[in-house]
Amino acid sequence: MERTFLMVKPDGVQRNLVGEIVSRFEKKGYNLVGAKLMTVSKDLAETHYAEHKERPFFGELVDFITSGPVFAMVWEGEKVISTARTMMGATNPADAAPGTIRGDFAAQVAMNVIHGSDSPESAVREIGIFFKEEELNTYDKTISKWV
Ligand code: RTP
Ligand code: MG
Repeated sequence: MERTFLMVKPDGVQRNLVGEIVSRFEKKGYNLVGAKLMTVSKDLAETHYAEHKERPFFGELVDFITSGPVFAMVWEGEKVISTARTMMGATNPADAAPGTIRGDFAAQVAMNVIHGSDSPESAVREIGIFFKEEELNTYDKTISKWV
């Protein structure tokens, strides 16, 4: 079973979108295995976005992601890494389809509401830098017994 790292960015927390975003992944049928509201340090932001350190927007990206609390999450499910990216929509909200999170709630690339791991390697790396093993919960949903 795959796991991915998702994060409601500071704009999403400020705009009260945490519940809406959690709800979409819950309704899809994925299992939430870890979650916390946290403020990202400069060090953590630079590690998380290390692949972009030569890009012109790196400084702004780090300033933005450390500007207020984020809601960090780990979700589990079949093909959750690529499907979560589809549910998020294109990086630039101007290109994101309606029905996706960025398509529905974001208007500019610098404030695009949500982050999601882009590959199995990124997911392992990002889960490891944001969460301790004891913060993650593996469990089965028992709902199928009741419906
Ligand atoms: P993320 O890592 O946040 O999930 O986004 P992503 O994979 O869809 O996009 P990525 O290429 O990894 O870019 C990381 C974040 O950098 C910001 N960005 N700004 N000003 C710009 O041209 C620009 N390009 C990218 C975005 O907020 C993007 O989510
Ligand atoms: Mg990315």
